[in-house]
Amino acid sequence: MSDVTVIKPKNIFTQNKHLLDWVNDMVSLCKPNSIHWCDGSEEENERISLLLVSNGTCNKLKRGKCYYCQTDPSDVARVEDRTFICTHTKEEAGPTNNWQEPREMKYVLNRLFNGSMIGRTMYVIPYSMGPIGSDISHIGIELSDSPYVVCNMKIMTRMGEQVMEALGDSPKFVKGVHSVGAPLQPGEKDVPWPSNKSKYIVHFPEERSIWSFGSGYGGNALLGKKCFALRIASYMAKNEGWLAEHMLIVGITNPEGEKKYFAAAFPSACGKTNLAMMTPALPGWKVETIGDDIAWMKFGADGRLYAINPEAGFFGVATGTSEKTNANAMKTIKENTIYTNVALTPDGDVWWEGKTENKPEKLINWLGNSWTPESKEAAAHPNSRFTVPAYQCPVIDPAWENPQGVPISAIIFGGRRASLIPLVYESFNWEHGVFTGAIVSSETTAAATGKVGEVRRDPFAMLPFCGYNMGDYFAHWLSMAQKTEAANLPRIFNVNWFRKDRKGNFIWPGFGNNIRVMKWIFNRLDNKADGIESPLGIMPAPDEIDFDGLNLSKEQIAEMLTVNKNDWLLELNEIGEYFGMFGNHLPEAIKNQIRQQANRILDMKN
Ligand code: SAT
Ligand code: MN
Repeated sequence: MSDVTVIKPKNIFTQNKHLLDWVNDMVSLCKPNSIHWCDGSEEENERISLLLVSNGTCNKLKRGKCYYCQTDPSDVARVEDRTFICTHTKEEAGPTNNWQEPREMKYVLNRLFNGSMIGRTMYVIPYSMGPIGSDISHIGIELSDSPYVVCNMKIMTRMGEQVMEALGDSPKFVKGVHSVGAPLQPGEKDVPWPSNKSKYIVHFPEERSIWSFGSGYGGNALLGKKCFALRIASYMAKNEGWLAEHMLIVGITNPEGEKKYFAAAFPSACGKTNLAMMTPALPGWKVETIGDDIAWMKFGADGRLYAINPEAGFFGVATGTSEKTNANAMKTIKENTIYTNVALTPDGDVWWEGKTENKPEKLINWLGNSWTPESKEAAAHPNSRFTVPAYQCPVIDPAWENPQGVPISAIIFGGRRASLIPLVYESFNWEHGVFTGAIVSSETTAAATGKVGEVRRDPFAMLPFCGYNMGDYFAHWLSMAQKTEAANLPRIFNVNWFRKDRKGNFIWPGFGNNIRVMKWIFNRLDNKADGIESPLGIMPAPDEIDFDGLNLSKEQIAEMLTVNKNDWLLELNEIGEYFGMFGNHLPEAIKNQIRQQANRILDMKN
C-alpha cells in the first residue's frame, strides 16, 4: 500500500482493526491510486461535486446547489438478472433468487475486482442506516470508486465522522465494495459515466457483505439501499425476529386531530413516494412522511410494531412528478438535489415527461441529443430519478428521526393491476393478511431493466429484494403473530389505484384522492365502517367511501369494487402454480389460505 495516496481528514480517526484489515485487503485487490476516507462534511461534499463537474459526469444547475447527471444509456436501472444471493446452499436463497456457491462466486469476484480501481480513488464511506444510536439502526461501510456514489450516499444515509465514532472498534458493520469496473491506465482519458458491460450485484448474507461490480446506478451502487437495507437486512431480520420491508411509512391525521401511522408495500415505481407525500384531496386531513421506500420494524415494549425509515433521503422517480401529482416532492427537490437521466432546458434547468402540461420547445434529452416535442425519443428516461435529503420535504413527519420509530396501525399492500384487484379490501386476520401480501402482483415498470407492462407476481413487493428463501420469508411473517397479542398486530389491507375501464382509462383518479381510501381504512380501524364481507376480505359498502365531487358513475364505482369470479379462479390457479415452486418451504398456513380463498370464490353466485 506504500504508493497509494491516502486522504484522511483529521476528524476521521479509527483503530478499528476489522475495518482497517478489510480496507487493506480491498486496496491490495482493487489497486486504487488513492484512498479517501469520507468525513461526510459539507466541504467534502462540495469538493466531490466539483470533481463530478470537472469529470463531465455532472452539470451544475443554476438553481440551489442542484446537479444534473447523465448515465451511460446502458446503466439506467437495477439489473435483477445480474443480482445474486450467495448463501451456502441454493435452497436457502430459494427459487426467486439467482444463486451461486459462495466460494465459486468469490473466485469470479476476485478476478473482476483485481485492479478494477486502477487510476481511480477508493472512497471509504461510513454510513448508518437509521438514526445514529437507535437500536433499530445498523452501520455499513461502502468502499466505492465512484464519486457520484459518495454524493448520493451523503444524501441517502447518515454518512461520515459520527458513524465512524459510533462504530468504534466493533466488527458489527456490513461490508460493501463497489466498483464501476473501469480501471484507468496511465494517460487514458476517462468517460463521463464509467461502467462495465458485465455487471454483478452480489450478496453474501451469512457474512453480511456485498460486492457490486460494473454499474453506477442507484439501486445497484448505493449499497445502503436495496442491497443492505433490504436484501442483507431481511436476512438479519429473519434471524433476529424483526422485519426489513420495501415499504413507505406515512402519518395521517384526521380532521378530529387523531393520528395513525401506516406502512405500505408497492413494487418499485408504483407510487410509494406519491402516497408518502400526498396532498390530501379531502379538507381537514393531514399527511406527513416518514419514508418512501424502506421500513425496518420491531415490536416495542408495549407490544406494538414500531417502524423507522433507515434512509435519510429520497431516491424518487422524476418522470411523472408534477405540482399535480406530488406538489410536496416538487417543493422538496428545489435545492440540494441530484437529478439523474432527466432532460436539460436551454436556461439550465431540468424537465421530464409530466413535469408541466406544456412541453418545452427545446431540450437536451437524457441521451444528450437535442429534443423538441416532435421528437420520437423520450426527453427523460422513464426511470429518471432525483436524490434529495428527506428533511427538505415540507411534510416530513416530526417523528421521522425518532430512534424508537413510530407505531404502525395498518399495513397496506398494493400493485399496478388494470383489472382483477378491487380498489381496497381488508384481510380477515393476520394469517389471511400474510397471504394477501404473498399474492401481490404488478405490471412491471421501468425501475428494473426488462419488459415494461407485464404482470409479474411480486410477493410483499419484495421479489427482487428478499435475501433468502421467499417461502421461509412467508413463514417469518406468519411467526410475527406469536410475538404479541392479536389486538396489537397492525391490520392488513390491499389497494389498487390502477384499475382501468374497458377503454383502457384509469377509473380511479389516484394521487391526492387516495386519501378517500385511507379515510375508509382509518374508519375501519376506529370501528366506524362495517364494510361488507367479500371472498377476498372486507370491502367498503359503496356509501362508506367518500366519493363526493369525483364525478364517478355508479357503474364505475361498482367496477372498482367488483370481484369477478372467473378472473379470480384463473388468478388463484396461477397463484397455486407460482407457489408450487417453494415446495416444502411453503408454509401450511399459506396453503390453507389459498384453499379457503378458492372455496370462497367458488361459493360466489356467478
Ligand atoms: O433504483 S432503486 O432500486 O434504488 C429504486 C427502486 O427500484 O425502487
Ligand atoms: Mn423501491
